[in-house]
Amino acid sequence: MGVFAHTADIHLGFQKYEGLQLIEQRAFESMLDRCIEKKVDFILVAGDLFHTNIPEMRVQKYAFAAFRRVREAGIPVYAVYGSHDASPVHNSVIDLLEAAGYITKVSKGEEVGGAGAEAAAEAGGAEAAAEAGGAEAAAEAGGAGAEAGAGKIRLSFTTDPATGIKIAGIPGLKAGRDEAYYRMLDREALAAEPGLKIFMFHGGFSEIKTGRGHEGEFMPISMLPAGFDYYAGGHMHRHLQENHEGVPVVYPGTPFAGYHGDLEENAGGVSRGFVMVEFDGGKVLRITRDTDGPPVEYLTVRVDAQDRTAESVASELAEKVRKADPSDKVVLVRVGGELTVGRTADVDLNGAVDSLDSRGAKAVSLNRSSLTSKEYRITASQYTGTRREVERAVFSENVGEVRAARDELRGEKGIALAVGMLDILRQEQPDGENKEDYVTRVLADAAAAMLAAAGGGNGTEAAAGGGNGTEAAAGGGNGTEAAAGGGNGTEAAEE
Ligand SMILES: [Mn+2]
Repeated sequence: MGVFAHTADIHLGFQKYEGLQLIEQRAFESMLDRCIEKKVDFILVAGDLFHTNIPEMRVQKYAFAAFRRVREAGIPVYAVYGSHDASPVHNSVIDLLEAAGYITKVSKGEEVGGAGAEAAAEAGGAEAAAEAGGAEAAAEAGGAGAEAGAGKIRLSFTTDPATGIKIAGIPGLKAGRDEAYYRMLDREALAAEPGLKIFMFHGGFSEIKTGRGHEGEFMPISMLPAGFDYYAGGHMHRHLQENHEGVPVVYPGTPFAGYHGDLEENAGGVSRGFVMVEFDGGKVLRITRDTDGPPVEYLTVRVDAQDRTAESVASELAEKVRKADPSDKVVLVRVGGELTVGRTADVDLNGAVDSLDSRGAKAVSLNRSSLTSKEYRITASQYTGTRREVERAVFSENVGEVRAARDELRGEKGIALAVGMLDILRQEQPDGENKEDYVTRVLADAAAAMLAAAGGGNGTEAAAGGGNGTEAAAGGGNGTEAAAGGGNGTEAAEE
């Protein structure tokens, strides 16, 4: 008898607070350690191993170290891209892990027959074409090929050498692309393949309820190719298990948290982990969950601010924080709703975090964006006139809310700077300028305008301005990527 592990949606690099980053890392490392301890035959990672295709170095370091331990234990790891760590040109850390020999991507396939095959080579761009054998490249063209009505996608199996188990996989695709791609699959070839077979994928099916209410985006489960012995899913962050024609379709769920709502679910008692799958004689025998990750204790400090004054919300928050025992707990501070009187800044969220931190909280997670105020909300001006006049009116009506220490950000000076910044930031990219030069120039202009507003400044300030420019440039890069990738509008709904 043998056993393999199946995990997904690990989202390494998602957490922003140090305490939570540590838990994210430990949950991942301990999962792999348990796989080594239990001498599993191999590990499946069904997408979203990382939260972004190129996570920060801190994350890459511990991920490489952990996968090296797995490699040294002689355990192969098979993976597909998820929706988060995908890169159409194979610029993902997953590809580095593959190049290092720690991971094997099983999303291999080729498009055969008809004009669709050419489209596959075209659509993925030069790099993708070079690797047109990869299902990612074919996936990029999936929609186009399906429309052309020609060609099929023939997935190739990766055979685990020790067990002889065969794995075929499909990466996470952009929302709406899945169905066209699945329709192109050469199903007969998949079904005809002999042996114990696993189909690994990253996506949802409308019949599998997530409890998060976005099932409508998914395709019917009948789109899964038939004839497999196990369907290894990713994308759903909760552990879910269904049967499709008598065969298990399994989502292991996230081992810790990879989505804002996951921590709340953890605090509410949802357990996390991965699954172990026992097999023998060419059959899957038993599926069990492993939820033995490092235990985490949660505490939620919640204040409903809806239709209340900032003063009463602030005092309730302070009282709840004072009475809380945060030691060694992950504390979720959740203050949400719309204040009737007072401003959001009057509710001292940072003070609450500091107090909990100083009294030994393992980590404090704060969601700042759900607190708004009726009274001080930035409103559309009633003023009518030219665009410039309306903009000035909006700034004039709202500048009083700016709680900045620096004089140049307040009052008339603040208004003038804001209007000037708008002009700089909405410059369009001229035809003859490449994106990098354009972004650099706009940021330099913006930094210069801020320095000028600050009265020229000295060397230190200029350096600080340069630093901010760099950060802003990084942000600009993401914006560019998002735009190039057709926007991340779907990401909010995605797991
Ligand atoms: Mn995910």
